[in-house]
Amino acid sequence: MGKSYQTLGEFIIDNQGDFKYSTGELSRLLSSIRLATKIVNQQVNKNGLVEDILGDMDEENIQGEKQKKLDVFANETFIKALTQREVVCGIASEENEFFIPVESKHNSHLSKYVVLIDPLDGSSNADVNVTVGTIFSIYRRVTPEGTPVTLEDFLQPGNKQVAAGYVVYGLSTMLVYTTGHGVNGFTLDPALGIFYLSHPNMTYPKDGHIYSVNEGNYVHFPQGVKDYIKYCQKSEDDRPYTSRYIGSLVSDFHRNMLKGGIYIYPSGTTSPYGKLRLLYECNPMGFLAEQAGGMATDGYQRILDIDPSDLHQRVPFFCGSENMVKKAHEFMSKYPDDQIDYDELKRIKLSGEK
Ligand code: P6P
Repeated sequence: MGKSYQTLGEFIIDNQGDFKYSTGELSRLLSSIRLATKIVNQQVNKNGLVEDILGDMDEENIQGEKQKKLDVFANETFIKALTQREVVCGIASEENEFFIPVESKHNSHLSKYVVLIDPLDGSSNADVNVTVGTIFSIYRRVTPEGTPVTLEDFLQPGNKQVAAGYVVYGLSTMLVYTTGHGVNGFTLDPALGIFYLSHPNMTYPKDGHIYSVNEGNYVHFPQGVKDYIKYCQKSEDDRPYTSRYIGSLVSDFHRNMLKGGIYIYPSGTTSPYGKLRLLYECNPMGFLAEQAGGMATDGYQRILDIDPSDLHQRVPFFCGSENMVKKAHEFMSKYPDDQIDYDELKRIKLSGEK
């Protein structure tokens, strides 16, 4: 009889006591995400075969990106799983311009949680059979329970997250999450449809030799990023670096957490705040990174301390092994004018200025 692994369901129940508000609601929420993950996984694995899932739709999502049918399927699947079980009072998704309030069908009290999700991150990779992922972030609502959820419930800094995780639909499908008590990874046994604890207490190595950045944008990078990339490329025997960039945040993050490395999506002249979304990409991945002993910043300040001003706000993202992020900061700190003033951004947003 081989080693018996704890299932995700057992792990959620066994550890729900970790959570001081534990009424089982967060456990049911995580179980809904587990269910949706299995359904999406099934379609991702058939992506090349199922005509009605493959390829572009003639619609665009609110990011102005052509929606891949798998994007839409994944978005609908997670929204349905979270809504039907009434485990949340609201959902925000990369695929939807506005947040989705969840009404209680039975006038029972509405859940106290909101979820923000990137249902299929890296979806442009789906049609070329490259790994994609799902990212989720969970908060307690800040407005009174039983009242309709508001934007304020979603625009919380990342340091208020109660849980966060990602799914990587790779050679195997893994769900990795934290509730603030470390990071644990579960691998799906597709024959049984059960996630087993395969990577307990995942930790980011303090150092690494992998840097992940789209160097095709090099000419648009801030000087500090250019200087850091040149530092990585300078061949000093004791420090050979390698560049690895999959074009899927979840995959690059996952590999760097296992081997040590840094992922950078910086600001650029074509995208002044970078490409990644604060609320449903950088905050959840930043929470996971810190819980695994890594670091997540915008090149200058902790990601989780940024006060959000917009549901789909973009921020520069530096994430991974602590000593590598700190080294990148040494170069960025020489250019203080490149630092973003989020308070000013919020003031402009609130004043309605363009
Ligand atoms: P680029 C996917 O669209 C994503 O949000 C991340 O998963 C990925 O790391 C990045 O964008 C890729 O962007 O501009 O390098 O193609």
